[in-house]
Amino acid sequence: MSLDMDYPAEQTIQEAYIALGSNIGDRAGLLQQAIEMIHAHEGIQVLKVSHMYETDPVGYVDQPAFLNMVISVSTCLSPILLLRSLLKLELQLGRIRKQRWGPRTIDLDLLLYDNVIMDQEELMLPHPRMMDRPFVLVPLHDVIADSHLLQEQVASLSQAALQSGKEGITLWKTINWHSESGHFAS
Ligand code: X6L
Ligand code: MG
Ligand code: MG
Repeated sequence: MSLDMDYPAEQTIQEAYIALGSNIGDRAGLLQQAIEMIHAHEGIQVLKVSHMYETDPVGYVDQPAFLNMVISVSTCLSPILLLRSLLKLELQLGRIRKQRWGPRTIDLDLLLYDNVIMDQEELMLPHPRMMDRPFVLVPLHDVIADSHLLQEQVASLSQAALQSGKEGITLWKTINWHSESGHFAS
């Protein structure tokens, strides 16, 4: 076995949650392509896929509307190696980082990795701003495990965001993911 840290020493399988966003080009196609590519990675299996939501841009508001989703995955990769795999996929899908908070073909953010808490320069877990972003909370609520520590908080915050009617988030497309075939259905 190799001694570099491509996989955690214990080779355990962990559950992780990934947020996806796109606001340039074929947004829906890019999200679906990203999910297929994540699932095609030998160290990652896509478990659940949220619905697709159209969301008003936040942070920098003068840009096109986003489509956002969240997926759950199982992985044998460590948190850092999972993150690096996602950044590599962003580049393969044409992500160019020009302007902070600016438009992007694809954005892949690691939200949660098991119950890991870490605060490193490269990666903070849980994602430090996930609980105040409705475009993350609403799709996360679709897929988060009932048993997860944050399930109840995600449920109530996402419900509050939707009921306020001010959050600029609407259901865009319902998704059915079949991990056996690695394909989408409507
Ligand atoms: C004050 C200052 C309040 C900054 C909010 C919020 C900054 C979110 C950045 C903020 C602030 C972000 C997406 C997006 C971005 C996305 C939608 C970010 C980073 N990504 N808007 N804006 N969906 N709807 O995926 O999330 S840029
Ligand atoms: Mg993001
Ligand atoms: Mg990002």
